[in-house]
Amino acid sequence: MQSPAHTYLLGGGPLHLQQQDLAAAPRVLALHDLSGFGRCSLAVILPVLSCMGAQVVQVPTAVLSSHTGGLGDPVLRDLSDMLLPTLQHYRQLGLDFAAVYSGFFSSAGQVSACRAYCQAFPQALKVIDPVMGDDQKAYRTCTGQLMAQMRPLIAEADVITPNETEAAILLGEDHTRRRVFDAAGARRWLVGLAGLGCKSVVITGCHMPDGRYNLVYSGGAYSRVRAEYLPVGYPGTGDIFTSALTGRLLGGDALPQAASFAAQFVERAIALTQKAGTDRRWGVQLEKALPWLFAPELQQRVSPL
Ligand code: PXL
Repeated sequence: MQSPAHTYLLGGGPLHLQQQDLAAAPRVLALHDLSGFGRCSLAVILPVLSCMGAQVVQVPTAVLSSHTGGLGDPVLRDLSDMLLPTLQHYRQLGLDFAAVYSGFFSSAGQVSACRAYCQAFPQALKVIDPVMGDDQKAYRTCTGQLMAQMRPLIAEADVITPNETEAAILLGEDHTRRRVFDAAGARRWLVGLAGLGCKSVVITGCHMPDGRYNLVYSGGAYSRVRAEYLPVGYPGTGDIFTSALTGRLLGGDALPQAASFAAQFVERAIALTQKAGTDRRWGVQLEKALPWLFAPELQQRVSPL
């Protein structure tokens, strides 16, 4: 995954911080919500990408008291009216960005504002996480209109990172049904999503007969990355995954290697959380997992699909 964004880095990847000392930190413009409690969205994107050597410029799409995953009725303030004026301000400042990374939207109109961000920074790596649901359910904020707007946004993307539920929504498949993918089915979904106009695709957390995988399509090639998440699902792990993936792509990793790194980081965070035994709705113990980013112990997880 090469883009002019990489000229920000002096090679060696985002974890070789000393090598980067001479270069400015790459900027990642993150359009996502800010949820106070529950460790998701900007609350995890900021620490993960900062530890990987990138500056996160946060454009909150909404402020919530917590995520929407089982903590009662969060207070939500939609910030749609800030999005285009914020873009105008950044253009006046002459800022450029190594990446534009989008996630949770609280209204359909925000999706088209995000397209304006993508078009305003053509050199940036566009990472679109089409946050719409999980575990065979659409989030309550995900209206039919929002689902419909998501497809044209994906046409702007270099990389998209849907989970199985979101991939099904985008493909017009039944998202309430969990599947076990064979290689042909996995390839069909990857190609179907690429057909929406993005360059590369990662579908996270898919079951195959021999385990759980992230499915990857990039540069015309298919691969899969073992993702042995423990059986408890924690909110925010998709956001942690896409943040770590983005950090590695900016360091020059190819997409399967970036996905492998991100999967191992998420697994580490989940394992530490299971040890701590905290409520799943509180999210993962990210604070304990962050040091791994500075000294990762990596396994080879990528295989052809
Ligand atoms: O992690 C995805 C996410 C982001 N933002 C909000 C959410 C969720 C998942 O529940 O509720 C507000």
